[in-house]
Parts: sequence; C-alpha cells; structure tokens
Amino acid sequence: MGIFKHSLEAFVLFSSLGSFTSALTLGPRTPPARTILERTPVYPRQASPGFACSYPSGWTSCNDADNRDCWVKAPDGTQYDINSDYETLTPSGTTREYFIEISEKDISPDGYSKPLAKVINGTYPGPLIEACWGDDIVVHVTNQLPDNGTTIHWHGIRQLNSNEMDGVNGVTQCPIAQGSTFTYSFKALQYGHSWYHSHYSLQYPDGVAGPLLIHGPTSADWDEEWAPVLLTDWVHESAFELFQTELAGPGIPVADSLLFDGQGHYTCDSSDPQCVGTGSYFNRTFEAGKRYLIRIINASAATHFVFSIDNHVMQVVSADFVPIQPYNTTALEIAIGQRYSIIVEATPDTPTTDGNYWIRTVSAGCSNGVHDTANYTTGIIRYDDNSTALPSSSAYNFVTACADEPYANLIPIVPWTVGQPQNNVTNNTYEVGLDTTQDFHGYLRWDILNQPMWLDFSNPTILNLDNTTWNPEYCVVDYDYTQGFVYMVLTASALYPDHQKFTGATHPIHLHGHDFAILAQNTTAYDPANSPATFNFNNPPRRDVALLPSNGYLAIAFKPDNPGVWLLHCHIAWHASSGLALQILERQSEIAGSIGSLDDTKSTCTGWDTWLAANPTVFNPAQDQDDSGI
Ligand SMILES: *[C@@H]1O[C@H](CO)[C@@H](O)[C@H](O)[C@H]1NC(C)=O
Ligand SMILES: *[C@@H]1O[C@H](CO)[C@@H](O)[C@H](O)[C@H]1NC(C)=O
Ligand SMILES: *[C@@H]1O[C@H](CO)[C@@H](O)[C@H](O)[C@H]1NC(C)=O
Ligand SMILES: *[C@@H]1O[C@H](CO)[C@@H](O)[C@H](O)[C@H]1NC(C)=O
Ligand SMILES: *[C@@H]1O[C@H](CO)[C@@H](O)[C@H](O)[C@H]1NC(C)=O
Ligand SMILES: *[C@@H]1O[C@H](CO)[C@@H](O)[C@H](O)[C@H]1NC(C)=O
Ligand SMILES: *[C@@H]1O[C@H](CO)[C@@H](O)[C@H](O)[C@H]1NC(C)=O
Ligand SMILES: *[C@@H]1O[C@H](CO)[C@@H](O)[C@H](O)[C@H]1NC(C)=O
Ligand SMILES: *[C@@H]1O[C@H](CO)[C@@H](O)[C@H](O)[C@H]1NC(C)=O
Ligand SMILES: *[C@@H]1O[C@H](CO)[C@@H](O)[C@H](O)[C@H]1NC(C)=O
Ligand SMILES: CC(=O)N[C@H]1CO[C@H](CO)[C@@H](O)[C@@H]1O
Ligand SMILES: [Cu+2]
Repeated sequence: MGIFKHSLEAFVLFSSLGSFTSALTLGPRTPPARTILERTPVYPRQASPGFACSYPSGWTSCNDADNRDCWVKAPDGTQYDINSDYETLTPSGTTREYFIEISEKDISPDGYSKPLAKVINGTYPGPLIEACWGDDIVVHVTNQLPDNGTTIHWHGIRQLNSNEMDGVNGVTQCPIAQGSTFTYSFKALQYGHSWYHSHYSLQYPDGVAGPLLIHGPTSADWDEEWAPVLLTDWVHESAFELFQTELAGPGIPVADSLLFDGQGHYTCDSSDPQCVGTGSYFNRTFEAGKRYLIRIINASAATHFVFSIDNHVMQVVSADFVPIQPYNTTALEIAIGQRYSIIVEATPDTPTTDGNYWIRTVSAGCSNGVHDTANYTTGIIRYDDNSTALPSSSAYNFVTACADEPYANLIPIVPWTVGQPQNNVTNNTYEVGLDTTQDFHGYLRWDILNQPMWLDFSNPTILNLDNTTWNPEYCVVDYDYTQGFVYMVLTASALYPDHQKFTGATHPIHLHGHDFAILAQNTTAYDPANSPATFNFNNPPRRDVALLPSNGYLAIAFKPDNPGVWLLHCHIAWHASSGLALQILERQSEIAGSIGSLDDTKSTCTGWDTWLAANPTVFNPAQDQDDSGI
C-alpha cells in the first residue's frame, strides 16, 4: 500500500521552527525551541488553518502513511506509539486555547426551520476542537442563551485529577449563567476522537454538540483523514418541549430526520412556513486507491445507527478512545455516544458506472424510528467531483439489530487483565428500568437505583465534599476503593421480584472519567448465582459507552484511580433527563486534594444564583424543573 507515500505523509518535519512557550505540567521543562510536526489539513474542517502538532525541540515524528502506529520519539529514546500505555505515558505537548459561544439560532439543516435551536459559534455541529496527544486543552465557554444556563462536557475525556472540568451541572459545577464564561482546562492523556456537548438538561439534542479530535497514532495505515463527523437524529420542536412526550409515555419522542454532520433531508409541504429548503446530502470525494481515515460519532438523542458505505469495506481501528486490533466489516453498529474510527480504501468491491455511492445511516431496531424513513441515505461518496447525480448504488445486506459491534471484534491494543473486584458484586448490581410503582416529581421515571436522579443546579455535589450523608435524589454511590478494579452490573431484566420496573429497553450506558472493561454483555436475564462465572477478564473490550441489552445485562469493571464525582447514565437524552443516572463518589477524601482550585466553580454558582434571582419568570427551579438536570 505504499504507492501514495511520498505525497501523502501526514507529517513534514521542521527543525526548531518558531518558539512556543507553553505551560507544560508534565515532563521536563521545555526549552523555547520546539519541533513542529505539521499535518496535512484535516478535511473538510479545521479549527485553525495550518494546524500542527508541537513537541519539545529534539522530538521527532515517526508517523507517516505507512507507519501510522508510531507517533513521536523523545531525545531520551522513549517512543510514543500505539502500544504505549496511555494511562501512564504521555508525550509533552503544547497548550491549545479555544473560545466558544453558545447561543440560540433558527437553523434548518434538513430544510425545515427549527427556531429554538441552540448552537455553538452559530453552527451545527459546533467548531472542531483539535489538539495532539499530550496537549493541554483550554476552552473558554460563554453562554449567550436567552433562557438557559449551560455547561460543556468533554465526552470520554478521562479528566484525571480534574473532576471540576467534567462539565456536569449539579455534579461538578453550576450552570454558566447568561453572559458569563467558564474556562475548562484539561490534559489530552488519550488520543482519538470524541465530541463535546452540553450537559444542561435537553440542550444537546437542540444543537449544542461538536467534534473533538486529539491526534495520535492509529492501529492501521491511511493516507488522508477526515475531521470527525457527527451522526445525529434531529427534532424540529425544542427538545425541552418534546420532553413532555417522554414524561407522558410510553415511548420516546420520534425524531423528525437524521443528519450526517449537520446535513439532511425532511419531506415537507412548501406551503408550511417552516419548510424553507430542500436540505442537502453530506458529500465527499474519494481519490481512487487512497485510504481514508473516517471518524464517526453517534451524537444522537435516541437513534442507534448502522453505518455503511455502499460497495466499500470498512476497517475498524478504534472504539471510543481505545485503539483496537483492526477488523473489517460492511456495516457498523453505533450506539449513542459511541465513536469508531474506520479506514476505507477508495476501491469499491463492485464499481458503479457513475462512481457515486450512498452513505447510509440506518436507524436500528432499538430506536423509536424517525418520521422521514426514506432518508436513511444521508451522504454521498463520489469519485468524480464534478458529478451531481444522486447515487444508484445498493446497500449491503445487513441486519439492523439493536446491538453493539460483536464483542469478540473489539480487542484493545493495550491489553488489560481485569483482577478480582475490590467491591462486592452482589451489592453493586442494579436493575435499570422505568419505575412503575412511584410517581416521582409528578411522573413515572427511569432509574438505576430505586430512585430517579433529580439535581439542584445551584448545589453541585463537588461543593459538598465534606458530606457524610447525601440527598437520596442525588443518587450518590460511595466508591471508596484505592486499588485494583471495581465491578458494576446493570440489568435490564427483573432482578428482584419485589421491584415493579419496566425493564424491556436497550440503554447506551456511559461512564464519566474512566474507560471501562466489558466483562459481560448478554441478552439473557442476569442470574446473580451463575452469571458472574461467565465474566471475561482477559483483555475484554474497553470503552466509555456500551449497550445494556434489553432484558439482558451489562457487567463492567473500571479502575478506581481517579478521585471525583463521576456520572454514570443512559445516553438516550430523554432517559437521562427522566432520571436514569447515578453518581460514583470515588475516593471522597482525596477529591479536594487532587483537583484544582474551586474558586471559579464557586463564582459560577454565584453568577447562576444571581441570574436566577433576576429572571424568576424565565426559569424558576421550584416550579419549572421537570427533569434530572443532566
Ligand atoms: C468562536 O467564535 C468566536 C467569536 O467569533 C471566535 O473568536 C472563536 O475563534 C470561535 N471559536 C472557534 C473554535 O472557532
Ligand atoms: C431552556 O430554554 C428553553 C427554550 O429554548 C425553555 O423552553 C426551557 O424552559 C429552558 N429550560 C431551562 C431548564 O432553563
Ligand atoms: C454537498 O454538500 C454541500 C455542503 O458541503 C452542499 O452545499 C451541497 O448541496 C451538497 N450536495 C448535495 C447533492 O446535497
Ligand atoms: C446511535 O445510537 C443509538 C442508540 O444506541 C442508535 O439507536 C442509533 O442507531 C445510533 N446511530 C448510529 C449512526 O449508529
Ligand atoms: C481489511 O481492509 C483493509 C483496508 O481496506 C485491507 O487492506 C485488508 O486486506 C482487509 N482485510 C481483510 C482480511 O479483508
Ligand atoms: C471537473 O471540472 C473541472 C472544471 O470544469 C475540470 O477541470 C476537471 O478536469 C473535471 N474533473 C473531472 C474528474 O472530470
Ligand atoms: C453488602 O451489603 C450487605 C447488605 O446491605 C452488607 O451487609 C454487606 O456489608 C455489604 N458487603 C460489602 C462488601 O460491602
Ligand atoms: C456480598 O454481599 C452479599 C450480601 O449482600 C453476601 O451474601 C456475599 O457473601 C458478599 N460477597 C462477598 C464476596 O463478600
Ligand atoms: C450535604 O449534607 C447537608 C447536611 O446534611 C445536606 O443538607 C445536603 O443536602 C447534602 N448535600 C447533598 C448534595 O446531598
Ligand atoms: C449469555 O449467557 C448465557 C447463559 O449464561 C450463556 O450461555 C451465553 O454464552 C452468554 N452469551 C455471551 C455472548 O456471553
Ligand atoms: C433516497 C431517498 O429516498 N431520498 C429522498 C430524501 O428526501 C428527499 C426530499 O424529502 C427526496 O427528494 C429524496 O428522494
Ligand atoms: Cu436509556
């Protein structure tokens, strides 16, 4: 595959170009001269033109089109590559500073106007936040929404010793009040791609989401890369209004259309004033023979997709932030919040005469569907960039099952052997479901404990670190373990005869602050006596979102190595708002000492309370709060 090597190397090496002074917190003090590792542009979007990775002087790149598994070498001989344990080894990067603004805007990505959309820097998806492995990322977030607070969560980022930067209102901070700015600052210990999104109630389904890319090695070779693309479902009504549909039940609100990186179609009547255009297809050109690194994010509110490109095999190289041993497939199952990197060689297995191919994002069985089902064809790959014809290619045969990728395919490159649990598994087995026995704040709600989550925006857990008792509505679970692994089992099957929960639904479960190993993921009912014997400890799949199968169970293990308060929740936005969440209070006594100053956290709370007091008719929590807050 070396044919494009000379023209397509991602790095051009310059010796001591420019002088970057950066506040590095890891590694040796850097001399002013730095090695700038220039990258080919990430197509089609760049946060900053001419983006380049920057490491201390004397560091050299070892990454090119035929050696994507290597990254950089330090003068002391340390090599940072795909086999490096990124939990303990991090190159010395530079500081990347970004400014973003959240505001309300009438947008029509599928040709139908959504007046109460909420966007980042005026666009949906928001701008790319781009960095390199080992960089410090600093993002100043300003809230210009008229009627809401906001926060930004950096999905999948480990936030080691920076719990206060996790961006969860009611847990790690108060909402940022209108007109105010909060500065998030954290280190890119991992590499790969993800997304950033609001954790303020139902704000991300309304548009507050964007791609996050941290350059690093890849487990297979490629020639060109795309900026991460967000696959999303899209609702025209404000998600805050639609939440009433969720509460009234049964079933979640149905999406109006599917968007591929902010482009889509909706069939509407031109006499409808909101029907303002015809929408568009996401479209990109392939140059024959090149290998493209494509990074996909399922940023839906409720849609589980099966992704495919007609006549093109995909080689899967990462699952969430975890590089995996490459495997090939023609259809990829992606649950909400999950990410995959794939390499697609521009060589169709069966060429079409016009060189045009559909990209399909089919909504799988577990979703509530979309209104405009004709438009599962959301994107186009063209070999002739002058062509304007729509493809006539046919889909591969694939099942739109509601499942994760096959367990056996997701083999992490850096292996974990999971040790015996520090905690008691029986005591950490939870039945996830819709509690049919209690009306909580007026409605039947989803929960993990026997208590739906309900947070007070003004009183985040992180400002209560001296507490020994907790408001039960905060769903705090104490994890005071200092070594090894802890396990948690989530069941979507009836666990206790006395619980009257509706459990028959699939939930994409997301844990903050950690990657977790999937010890078991099974569609059969959990049997506390016998199921643990089937757990896999030998380098299980590892990631930060996994599906809890309907009527089955999910057993996870993670390292309690990151003091903080970490949310675990369903990533179906409607379920999280309903209450399907808990907080893991990890090593409580060590949290305050491990994180940075809470001064900004406290002043953000003062700002929020001031805004609330001045705007009682806009949002009065005592009367208007109808959801968990996340
Ligand atoms: C967002 O918009 C602001 C104001 O226009 C601009 O200064 C900033 O660079 C933009 N941020 C990104 C990441 O594009
Ligand atoms: C957020 O803003 C929407 C309007 O866009 C409004 O309907 C909703 O009540 C607000 N909710 C909160 C919790 O601030
Ligand atoms: C291709 O994408 C561009 C925007 O990137 C859009 O303007 C154009 O309409 C799209 N083409 C089709 C056929 O939808
Ligand atoms: C995104 O995840 C949801 C829920 O798990 C799923 O229904 C949807 O099909 C996924 N979308 C893609 C493109 O994989
Ligand atoms: C998998 O896909 C890659 C990239 O298209 C290709 O080079 C490789 O030969 C494929 N492997 C198998 C086993 O088909
Ligand atoms: C596309 O059109 C441009 C301008 O008309 C022309 O220069 C180019 O050769 C065409 N490309 C192909 C692949 O036909
Ligand atoms: C498990 O829970 C039981 C009953 O609540 C309790 O007695 C026991 O101490 C717990 N075991 C552990 C290891 O925490
Ligand atoms: C875990 O706790 C349960 C009670 O909830 C107890 O029966 C069991 O023996 C404990 N297991 C271990 C390994 O301590
Ligand atoms: C912390 O403890 C105080 C005193 O018991 C209690 O009022 C408060 O609700 C607790 N905070 C949380 C978040 O549970
Ligand atoms: C699911 O559990 C059943 C019953 O314990 C077992 O036979 C089966 O192998 C498990 N499936 C997987 C995929 O682990
Ligand atoms: C493939 C397909 O059915 N595409 C349809 C998507 O929706 C637009 C407008 O609603 C139709 O014109 C397309 O035919
Ligand atoms: Cu759910």
